[in-house]
Amino acid sequence: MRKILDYAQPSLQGTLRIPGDKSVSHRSIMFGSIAKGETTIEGFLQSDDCLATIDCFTKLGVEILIDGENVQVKSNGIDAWKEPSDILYTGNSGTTTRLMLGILAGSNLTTVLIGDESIQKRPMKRVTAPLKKMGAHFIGREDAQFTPIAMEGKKLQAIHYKMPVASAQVKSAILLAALNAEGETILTEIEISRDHTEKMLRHFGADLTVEDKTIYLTGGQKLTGTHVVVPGDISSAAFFLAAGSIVPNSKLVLQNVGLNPTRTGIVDVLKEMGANVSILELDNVSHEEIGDITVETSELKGTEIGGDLIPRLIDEIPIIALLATQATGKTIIKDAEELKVKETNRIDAVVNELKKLGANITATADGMIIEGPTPLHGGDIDTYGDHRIGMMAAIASLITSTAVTIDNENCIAVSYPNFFEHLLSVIK
Ligand code: SPQ
Repeated sequence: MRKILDYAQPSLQGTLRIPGDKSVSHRSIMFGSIAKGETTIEGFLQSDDCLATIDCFTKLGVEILIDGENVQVKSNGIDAWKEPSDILYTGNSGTTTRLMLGILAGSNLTTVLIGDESIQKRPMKRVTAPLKKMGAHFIGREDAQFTPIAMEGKKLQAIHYKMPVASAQVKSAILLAALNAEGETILTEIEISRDHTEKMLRHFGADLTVEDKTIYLTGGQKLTGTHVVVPGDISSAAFFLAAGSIVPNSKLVLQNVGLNPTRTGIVDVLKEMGANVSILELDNVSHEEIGDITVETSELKGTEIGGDLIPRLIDEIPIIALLATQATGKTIIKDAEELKVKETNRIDAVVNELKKLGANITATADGMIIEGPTPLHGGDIDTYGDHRIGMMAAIASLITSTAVTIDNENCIAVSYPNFFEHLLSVIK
């Protein structure tokens, strides 16, 4: 059933506590399951994607107890996992799928991974190819490019690998395999991607060296259970940072936002566009930076986004495109081909759907060009089952002259289950 979004000329006022970071929540369950002992997690994101990760580890025999945002993981380490009698279902989650491939490749188990329709189209060879070089054994369509993928765990060897794409999922899959491999793995990125895995490895007691774009990790290290505090997800906060900037007479305070510098590209872009954003109270939890962010309505100007900024805001590009429709001048987004292999092709999805609302936006081979400012009108938006397209459309509806409808509000639960509750609480 379509959801109708019709908010008559709202302003946004209030304070929101941003829910847990999806990337960190996934990793807290994975690391807690690999580690020996008890791990307690605070601020866990109970979203569909993160619950898929929990489901996989439960099938592997790890004891996981969920009490709202508090989760307890009890494990005797990776060698104590049991061979699952069922397939491991990773839902809509690329992070679960790719990181599980890295973790299970070096286990002593035979497993089969499958995800939903979107996951079945997302490329896995970027992970399975380097893992095969380490000695992993996979069977899957097109030489283990697509799920379902079956794995027979093997003793792995370290690898020296230069990554062809800037991807935290590829980096993390290799690092997690390297943890259980023989020898020192040396991994070089083409651009620095989010570094939650490196930070969490240290948090669970592993020793690794990071020199600019190169990471050195020696295999055979054992992790020990610990306490993890999950910061709020800046990728979720981004929707309210954008809304607070473009909805007239707005002022929002976003609390508990993860401010890991590999994720804060959205704040840099907002400032560059002239937005009124400021960061208050920087703190550190479980090796991750957090803080509160305030945002107020402001006049925006177009900007150019590319190069090493792209991995620092890759998931924020749909909402940045909406911002750009309200900015004066041209916004060019380039070097973002990776958008084509997300939950959907996000270049096509963003361009097609914002055009329906009257935006002046053109797709390019590696991004998009937006001319603004353009008044937007209502329309029927297809989310393509992609949470970030759904939330972009919901924020757009705050400034459209007539109602916006979205075909699938449920997809938003992948990363922000209480998104609409939060949105309604700040509409005045
Ligand atoms: O987990 P999934 O489905 O890949 O989710 C997305 C998202 O929009 O939430 C991407 F579609 O985030 C990825 C992100 O784009 C999460 C992630 C991580 O936790 O390591 C890294 C990024 O992907 P990649 O391919 O650049 O490594």
